[in-house]
Amino acid sequence: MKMRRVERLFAITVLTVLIVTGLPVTSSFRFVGDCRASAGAALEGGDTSVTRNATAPPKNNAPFPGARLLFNSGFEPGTRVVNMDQKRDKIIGIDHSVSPPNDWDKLPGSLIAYEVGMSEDIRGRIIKEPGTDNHVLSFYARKSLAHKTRVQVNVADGIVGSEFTYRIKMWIHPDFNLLKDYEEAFNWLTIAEFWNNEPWGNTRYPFRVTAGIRKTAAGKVDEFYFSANAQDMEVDSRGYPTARTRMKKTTLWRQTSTVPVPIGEWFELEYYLKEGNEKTGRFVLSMTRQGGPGQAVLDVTDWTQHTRATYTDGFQAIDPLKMYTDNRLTDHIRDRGGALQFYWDDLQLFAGDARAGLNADRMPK
Ligand SMILES: [Ca+2]
Ligand SMILES: [Ca+2]
Repeated sequence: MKMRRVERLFAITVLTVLIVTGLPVTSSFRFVGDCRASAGAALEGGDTSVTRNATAPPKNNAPFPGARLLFNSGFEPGTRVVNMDQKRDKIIGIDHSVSPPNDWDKLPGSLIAYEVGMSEDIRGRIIKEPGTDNHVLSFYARKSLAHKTRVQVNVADGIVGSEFTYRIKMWIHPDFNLLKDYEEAFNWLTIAEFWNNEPWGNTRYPFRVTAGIRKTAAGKVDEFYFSANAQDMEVDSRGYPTARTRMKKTTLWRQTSTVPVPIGEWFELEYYLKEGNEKTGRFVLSMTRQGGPGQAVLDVTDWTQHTRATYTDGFQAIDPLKMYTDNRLTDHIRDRGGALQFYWDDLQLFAGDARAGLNADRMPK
């Protein structure tokens, strides 16, 4: 009896010290989160001590040992976009065109977020792909209500863990070609963003990996190229962001692919990210065009977490589908009669390494 009281006092003391010192309480119990994130068997409620090398094969991932399907959807009937508030819509419903997990209501986040708000000129909607019965998620922007253009799908709560893979089909409207005579080069046209961790909320060590499209030269160009970069946000001595807006960022790496971005045709992108330092962090992007083999776009071994992080707890918030840019690009397209438009389809999100993009047998239908 006496011992139990002592143990209880000890536990309370430890927790109090953690809270008072601002140490992340969750990181003290990190092994729980890591197992959830990295081992499929643990996700299914098995022994929480299993590691990545667990022998029990997880469900839903027969072709990808060690990975687990977290969610998939082709935006087919049963799914729809509802309004949350002026700044956010939400994707809801079950996509019966695919097997579970296919319920948007169970995917943490699943918001469509805008810079300050949506309108007829800037919106994310599930629509019928013109001329077909196929449904897609459409991002459309002619004019932003804010100083920048943003439409994005959020996936939250760190469900992807410290290593994840996803595939998404993408179609870029031919109006995008109007940017070929944009007068300047541009680096900022984000198509996906991965926060490890996010600077909003009360999270330490803010850091992000960004994937985007670049125009690499001023004046007229023939092609755009995929690119990616990673940035540390400035933090104080305890690792907290020094500012939530106008954050001082340090770019740790930036790579631009030699693979041009297809315009006006469907292609599939496959992203793989692994949390780590300059030797263990990975960002891999591959692409499959219709009827073509898988193609390496970018393969980076470098920082995918804050350089000063004293603990790792996975990617907390990701925007796997994103259209985020300078209004000058949106204006340039609109002023020439067009709109910035992406279609998305067939999202498959996995915890773990589920890369198949370079397998020529696996092409988009
Ligand atoms: Ca579809
Ligand atoms: Ca993290």
